Formats: sequence, structure tokens, C-alpha cells
Amino acid sequence: MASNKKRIAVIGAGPSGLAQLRAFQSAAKNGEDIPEVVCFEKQHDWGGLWNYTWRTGLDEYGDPVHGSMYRYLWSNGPKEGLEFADYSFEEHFGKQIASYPPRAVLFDYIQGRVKKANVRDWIRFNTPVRHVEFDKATGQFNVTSTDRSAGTEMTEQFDNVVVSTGHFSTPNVPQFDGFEQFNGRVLHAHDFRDAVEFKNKRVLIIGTSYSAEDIGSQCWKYGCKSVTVSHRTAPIGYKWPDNWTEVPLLTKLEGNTAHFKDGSSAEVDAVILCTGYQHSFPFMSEELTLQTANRLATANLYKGVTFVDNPELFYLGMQDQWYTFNMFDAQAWYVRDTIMGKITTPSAADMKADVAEREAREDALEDDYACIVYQGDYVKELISETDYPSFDVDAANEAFFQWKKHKKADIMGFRDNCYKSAITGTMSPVHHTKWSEEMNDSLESYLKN
Ligand code: FAD
Ligand code: NA7
Repeated sequence: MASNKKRIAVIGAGPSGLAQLRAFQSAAKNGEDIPEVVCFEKQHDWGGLWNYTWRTGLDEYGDPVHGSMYRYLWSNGPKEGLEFADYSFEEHFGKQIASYPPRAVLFDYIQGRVKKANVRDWIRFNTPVRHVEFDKATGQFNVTSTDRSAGTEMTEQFDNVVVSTGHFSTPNVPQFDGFEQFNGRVLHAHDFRDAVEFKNKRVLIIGTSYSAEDIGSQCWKYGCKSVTVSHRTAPIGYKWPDNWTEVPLLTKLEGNTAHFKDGSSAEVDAVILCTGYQHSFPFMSEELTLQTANRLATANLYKGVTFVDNPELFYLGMQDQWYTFNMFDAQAWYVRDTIMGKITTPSAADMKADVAEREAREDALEDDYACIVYQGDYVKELISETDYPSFDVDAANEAFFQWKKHKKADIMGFRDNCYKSAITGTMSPVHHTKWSEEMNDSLESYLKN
């Protein structure tokens, strides 16, 4: 007999998609009758961006490579800001660990919770979703996916779709005069993999946000000759090392000479475009596609998750991010309870008013500290409506405040600081080696405290 259970498609098994699986598994563990959940993941493994790949460009099947992560990446914010409320670092590692873990350590942590929840069987790996459309006649979504190992394509029906494919994967790539004739590499941050490639090179970075800061810092740490950061709006303004300069926007390249808006110039060997990413959902039909800027109040998502034009569709993790893993959890629990009918979605007009109110509040924010509080309040708001374990969001905000101050004081040394967990209240140990001197980013080395 055919099941009359709802069927839910979760697209992507990165931190957001895994949060959705864990949310449903947690309800099942509490004895609730949960829908059938099918997660589609285009890569061979889970973890999203944290599942590092050496590949760039197209993968072995000719699909765009999702990964934007690079070697030697250490968390760019304190782990105390992202800790899962239902699975602490101490539970995972059996002890408290230092505050800025390298990629492999965070990847291990992400996996620990979902291994414990035993949800791997819910995921169809190596299976990209190619197309999603809504059938008004049936009130269901038709989801077309390709099993790349078998080379087969199929279309199935789902009552709800949760899009959790991230938004830091499809690069925004501006053009500057002279790129065609430049005698060095021009690449986007998405394709940056190993800072050692730029040893002894003069690196020009365009952009002033996280990628610019961190890729520049990696190149510095691994021995580049100099870093020049070119800004469109304003310089980053930290106290940079002596071989690091901030300049106005690039106007053109002539050979290896980069010219800037103020008339100055510099000789450079490589250009890295740290110019951000696009929200890109080529697999969604036009009327289901989220169109938003990279901001805290995403356009067209009620409560930051429910698609206003079709409230059976949800998007996770589409905000610009101070909070990450625990915010995705708050969203996933909220989406779960909406799908399971425990939370009611209001009228379209009320949803639109909610979005407008969030945008107006964000537009009035004066500085980064206010942005942190704003996103912390959003996390509080969502968790107050579900059974996601409540945690001390103010303490997590405080870790972010300290982080900002530590960056201002010493941009190449901020990762040597430690903070108190908002989940367990324990203080992190100081890492055994300074970030600037630590070339070993393995899990084994990091845990030797
Ligand atoms: P992703 O991690 O991008 O996962 C999306 C998943 O969807 C992927 O597995 C992908 O393969 C899959 N997918 C995509 N399209 C399809 C499809 N059509 N069909 C099926 N599957 C699909 N956050 C922090 O908290 N700390 C950090 O230090 C930090 N550093 C970062 C460094 C870099 C370079 C980048 C780019 C981001 C960083 N982030 C960091 C932010 C990052 O966005 C989050 O940590 C997190 O990875 C977002 O999770 P996600 O699941 O929303 O998206
Ligand atoms: P962000 O945070 O979206 O920042 C993009 C940057 O690129 C920002 O400084 C922009 O400058 C700049 N930009 C965008 N377009 C241009 C053009 N055309 N010319 C010059 N500069 C431009 O992206 P990131 O990659 O840094 O960070 C994304 C995530 O990756 C983040 O979560 C990290 O954890 C890792 P603007 O200020 O708008 O002038």
C-alpha cells in the first residue's frame, strides 16, 4: 500500500541540510511521526564547503565544483559563535578545544553529530538536483535529479522542498581592463586552494571582506612577497604587516603594473578576486528562485526561511553570516515544525510585512556590533518557537564582540585568543602554537593541547 506520509526533499548536505536532517531525526527520537525525508547531495560526501576538494572549475562529471574552501583554512570567527546547542565541542572531542579550529577539525565536529543521529542513509550522494518545479494541479513539487554513478535521471514528487545549497559557491567575477594581457594568474577566491602557490609573489587582492582578509593573510603566512588590497568602497583598516598595503580600486593592468584610482601603481604577479558570491539556483524554476542580496534580512523569505511566493518551499542559510551552524539549526527546527503543522504560516500579506520589517531594521543598523546583536536576536526568535535547546545567545554575541576587538588589536594574532562556550560555560584552552607560526593544520596537531 502506498504511504500517505508527506515527502520532503532536502537539497544539499552541507551544515544547513544536515541541520534539517538532524531536526527531523530529533523529532523522530521523541516519538513523533515524521515525514519521509530524502536529501540530495551532489558531492560524494557530506559537510558542504567543509568537505575540502582540490578540484576547481568543473568536476569529473563536468558539473561546477561546489567547494570554495582552501588548504590551511582556520575558522575566521570563534567556534563559540557557531557551537551546536545539542552537541557541544566537549561532547564531540571529549574535552574543550581552542577557539579557532582549522577546517579538518570543524569538518570532524559537523560529522560527529550526524553520525550520532544516524542519518547518512537519508542522503543520496553523487545526486545533483537538476530541476524543481511546482505542479499547481497536484500541489506538489516535481524534483528531477541525476544519479551520476548510474547515469540515470528521475523525477519524483515531494510535498515540501528545503533548499540548502549554500550561497558561497558561485563566484561574482568582475572584469578589469588589462586582464587579457596580464602575465600572471587571475583567479577568483572560489578557485583559490593553496597559498604556497603564491610564495615569493606580489599578490593583488580585489575586495575587502572575509575572503580578502583571510586569503591575503594566508598568502602572507606562507611567504608571499607582498599583499596589495584594492578597495571599491573603503580600506579594511587593520594594522597590517609591513609588506601589506591598502589602495583604492584597480583601474587597469598594463603588463604587470596595476594602476589604481588615486593614480598610484604597483607591480604584481597574481590577482585574486575576492569579490564575493552570487545566490545561484540554476535548478529552480524561475518562480521558485530566491533572488536576494547577501544581507542579514534576505528578500522574500518569511522568518528568513519560508519562501513568500510559495510557502511550501523553504531556503536555509541564505543570510549573510555572523552566526552559522547554530543559526542553521534554529532555521531547520523552525522549518521542521512548519512542515509538521506545529507552526502556522500567516497570509502572504503578513509574510511580506515580516520581510519588510526585518529589512528596515537591518537598514537602520549602525555598525558590525549591532549586526551581530541583530542576527543573535533572530536566532533567539526562532529557537523560542521550537524545542531546539535554548542557549545563551548573549554569551555567543559576546564571543563575537571579543573577536572583533582582537582583530582590531592584532589581525595576524587574533586566532591566538580563546573564549567561553555559550553552551557549556567552559573556557577554551590557549592553542599550543601561535597561528602565524603553526603550519600544521591537521586534526591530530590541533587536539594536542
Ligand atoms: P554549503 O556548505 O555550501 O553546502 C551546500 C551543499 O549543497 C554542498 O554540499 C553542495 O554540494 C550541495 N549542493 C549544491 N547544489 C546542489 C544541487 N543542485 N543538488 C544537490 N546538492 C547540491 N563559516 C563559519 O562559521 N566559519 C568559518 O570559518 C567559515 N569560513 C568560510 C570560508 C569560506 C572560504 C567560505 C566560502 C565560507 C565560510 N564559512 C564559514 C561560511 C559557510 O557558508 C558555512 O560555514 C557553511 O558551510 C554553510 O553551509 P550550507 O549548508 O548552507 O552551504
Ligand atoms: P563578501 O563578504 O560578499 O564580500 C565581497 C567583497 O567584494 C566586498 O568587499 C565588495 O566590496 C567586493 N566587491 C564586489 N564586487 C566588486 C567589484 N566589482 N569591484 C571591487 N570590489 C568588489 O564575500 P567574501 O567572499 O569576502 O565572503 C563570503 C564568505 O566567504 C564569508 O562568509 C566568509 O566566511 C568566507 P564593497 O564593500 O561592496 O565595495
